[in-house]
Amino acid sequence: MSAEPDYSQPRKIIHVDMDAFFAAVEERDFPEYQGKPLAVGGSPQRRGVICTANYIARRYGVRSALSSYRAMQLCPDLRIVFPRFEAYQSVSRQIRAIFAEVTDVIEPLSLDEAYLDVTQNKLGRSSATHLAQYIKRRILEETGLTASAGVSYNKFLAKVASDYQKPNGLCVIPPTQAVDFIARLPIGKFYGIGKKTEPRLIALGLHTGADLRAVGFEEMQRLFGKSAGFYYGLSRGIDTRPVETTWVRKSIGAETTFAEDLSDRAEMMQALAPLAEEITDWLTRHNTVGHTLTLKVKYADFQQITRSRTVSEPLNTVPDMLALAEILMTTTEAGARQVRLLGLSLSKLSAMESAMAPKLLTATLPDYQLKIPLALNL
Ligand code: TTP
Ligand code: MG
Repeated sequence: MSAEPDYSQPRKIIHVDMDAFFAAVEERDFPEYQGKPLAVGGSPQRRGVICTANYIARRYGVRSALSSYRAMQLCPDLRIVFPRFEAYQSVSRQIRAIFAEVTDVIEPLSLDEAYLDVTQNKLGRSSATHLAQYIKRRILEETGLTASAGVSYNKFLAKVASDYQKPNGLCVIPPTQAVDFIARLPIGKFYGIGKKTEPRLIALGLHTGADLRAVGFEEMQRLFGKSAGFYYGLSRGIDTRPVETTWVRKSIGAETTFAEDLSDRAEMMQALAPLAEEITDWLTRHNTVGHTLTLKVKYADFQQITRSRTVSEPLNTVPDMLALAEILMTTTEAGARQVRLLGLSLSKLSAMESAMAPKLLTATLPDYQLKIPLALNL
């Protein structure tokens, strides 16, 4: 489920991303690291990798996902410290609380990054630029750390903007500049175009947003399949994806502990029926299906095991789930051993129809949503 954007007016979106996040937290907490090349990651002796590096170390080419061994070769003075996830999580909670001062329409992408839809906001301010300044100032006050913010009228441009003037940047892409900005954008900066797709597009002569825009819709379909409409829109400054506030559930489950331990397989199967019903009720209400069923068995001595099976057909009916549960049950010692608890859970959830692909531009969207809102003040 997603927060349906209010299509009655153009949107104001902010993307916030902390600068050199893990490394900045380490520098804050250990001032002796400041002013020198620093990375957070695993040990070079133990085949560790770099999580991130401060901006000084980046000048030497030290980057996320590089092996720590290679990082030390590039920058022999580099200090690599182990991550302290609790410290990063604590900062993450602080910045999310600051976002919540501004709006409830927040989509966190990771510990240090989020989209905010500030079209309507709690501070009653119309300037998204001022709100972005406010957020950056509050983050610095509360955490002692800098963030970069991007402001625009859709998610794609807001994210590109936050990346544009890092660190401690604030970049606004107003609608009037969007087309030029996108035209110059390297193809690898486009949403969803990663390390695999980028070289493929470059090999076809598509280096920038301008090249992408010049591709006709049919060619787009050959390149991007179902997502052709999405990229056709992006290259023209149009991205209707809403800021998704709802947390997406990864699994749905139910379990029951028996008043007295069970030793009869048939009774156990009967006990699973209401659990399967509870799950299918939820699936129906959320228009969702699952692909992996997990059976949990806790024996009388409290030892607990799980058995899973993934199927290619969607699972969303009680008989199907029970049939699979019965197969799973045969791989346990239930019956031979007494059972005090049984649980079922379904994961690999997906929408009933494939709603996962980025939305195509459709004629059902109001006209102005398919145009750049040129009169918008950010
Ligand atoms: P990023 O926002 O990608 O990077 P960053 O905040 O370190 O630097 P900047 O935004 O200024 O370019 O990731 C946020 C944190 O996530 C980063 O500090 C460490 C962690 N991370 C990893 O552990 N592994 C990775 O491969 C990446 C990309 C990030
Ligand atoms: Mg960051």
